[in-house]
Amino acid sequence: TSSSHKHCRLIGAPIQDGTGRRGCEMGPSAFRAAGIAEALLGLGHRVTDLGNVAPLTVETAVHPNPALKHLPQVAGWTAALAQAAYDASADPDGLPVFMGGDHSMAAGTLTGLARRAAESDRKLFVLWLDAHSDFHTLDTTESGNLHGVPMAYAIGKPGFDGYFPTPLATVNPRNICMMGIRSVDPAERVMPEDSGITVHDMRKIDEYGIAPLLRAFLQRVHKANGLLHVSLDVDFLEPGIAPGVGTTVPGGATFREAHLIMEMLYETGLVSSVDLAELNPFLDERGRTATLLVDLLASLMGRRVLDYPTRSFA
Ligand code: 5AB
Ligand code: MN
Ligand code: MN
Ligand code: MN
Repeated sequence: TSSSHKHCRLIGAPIQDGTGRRGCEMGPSAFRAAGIAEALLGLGHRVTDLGNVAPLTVETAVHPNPALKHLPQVAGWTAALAQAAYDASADPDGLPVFMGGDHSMAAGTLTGLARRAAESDRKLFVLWLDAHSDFHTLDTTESGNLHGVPMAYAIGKPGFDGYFPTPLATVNPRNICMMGIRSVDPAERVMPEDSGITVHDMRKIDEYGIAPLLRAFLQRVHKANGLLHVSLDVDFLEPGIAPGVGTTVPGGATFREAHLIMEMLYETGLVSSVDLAELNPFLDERGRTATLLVDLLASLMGRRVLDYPTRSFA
């Protein structure tokens, strides 16, 4: 083993209360069945499966938006996952992998990791790979599906107080880069850019390609000696290659675009934690989406066809 080998901690987050379709609670099981631990072990990493997180029971006020679904449940998951993410990120040579679970899981993981980063005097950067910006507040969401709010919560937008747990730390929006965006509701539309988040929608990716856009962000992470969390929503991918998700949007990242991101991330050695969100095994076809996600994680953790020198930012 060399220093590029990590202690990977697998943490199941079987939450589906944040989405309108049932099935995401089977996500962690599907990742295990698809061989997530074996893939990492095969690359020389150490792997500990910490099992699944259980939600806490939290008291939440009744919110005036009648559309909101499962608010107390999602608040309870957020509290539990924030603690789990904080705990699992204590080891600087470790790599927690949070296996969702719908994307409301990121309300917990992002704030728990932000707390860890703040206590370690490091900056937390987030690469958000998603068709959606998930930038609704509790007041603006019309679907009421809370997997549409985690980004707004994690940067500390107002309106969550008394309904979601008060975050012990938040993510600086200037340290967030979104890629793959192609479905943003009117109420979410201008807000991500206004808050300082870098947004590379599919339009930009089509014009410039993944590599220069990602490289510029990774250079910033490197210069800041930052921690880098990757939050991968299955619907980032083109639906044809990843059918196992409830919120497909045409025009997503291709197989090679997604792998290129993972390969570039590995070469920089900057990634410190990962969310795998929104896999819905009930909608999948013979496990192919779960398998693709495991293969993408393997690329992120060093699997390649030919060896390339590790990228240097010096
Ligand atoms: B996902 C939508 N904006 O609020 C809403 O999959 C979709 O975690 C949210 O990115 C999608 O319901 C949330 C229409
Ligand atoms: Mn999402
Ligand atoms: Mn999405
Ligand atoms: Mn989704």
